[in-house]
Amino acid sequence: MKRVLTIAGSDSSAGAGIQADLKVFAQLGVYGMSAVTAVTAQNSRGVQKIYKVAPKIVAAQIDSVVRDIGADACKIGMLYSPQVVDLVAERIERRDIKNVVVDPIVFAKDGTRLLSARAVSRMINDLLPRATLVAPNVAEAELLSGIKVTDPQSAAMAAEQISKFGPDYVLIKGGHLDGEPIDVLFDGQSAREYRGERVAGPPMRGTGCALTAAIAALLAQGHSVQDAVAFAKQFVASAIAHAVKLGKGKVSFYTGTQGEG
Ligand code: PXL
Repeated sequence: MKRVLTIAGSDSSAGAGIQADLKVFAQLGVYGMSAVTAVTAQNSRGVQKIYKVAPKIVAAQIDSVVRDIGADACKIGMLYSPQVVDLVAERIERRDIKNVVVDPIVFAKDGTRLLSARAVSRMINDLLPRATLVAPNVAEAELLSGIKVTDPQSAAMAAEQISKFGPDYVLIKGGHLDGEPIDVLFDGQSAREYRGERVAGPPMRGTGCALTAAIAALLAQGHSVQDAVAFAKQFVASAIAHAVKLGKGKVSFYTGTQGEG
């Protein structure tokens, strides 16, 4: 069985973060493991509290699982502090982890900052050079590239700029663009567009986490980046179609088999 590690924050409501990643891994048939970087108290309405995990404990979690079980791929989500960005980059290198998918999470859905300003430059300098794929949304792509992203053309320019920081591939998620939600994948040479249908419905959370977790699982299983992105998009579209509204705020995607209501 293929093994996939998520290095990310805990979301008590399990709509995003490590809990969401682990659900996706299970659904896609890979063995999921986690290294928790921060504990958030949150629900469908927003983030109430954030507690940082000490960098040495984040490092210890990575070492424990990678030295014993190993990892065929790794998804990196909320890192929060510059120290954790540095140490994750160092461990990826030292443990020679392959198929590294970075979700450069800067803000939660409710606007809470999940990556400090100083951590952004560390991410650019230390982590992105070691990434197989980095998958920013529009706001994150603008922050990383300095280019305003309004359509697939400007997304391709931003992706090319971000690719100069060293990741093999850049995927800009177009879900927040006006009109058709087109994702742009840049492979270092050229850009390719992935079209998707916008699913009507109330505001959602966790879909970015689900997409990058699914891509990591598919890379672990030996798919090419292009195929992993295409399949992960279909997987997330289905998870959105089965979304559940359980709290009073945003709805969460659902990947399991439907219960009896
Ligand atoms: O969806 C971004 C995200 C990722 N990881 C954690 C989060 C959130 C959003 O709230 O809490 C832990």
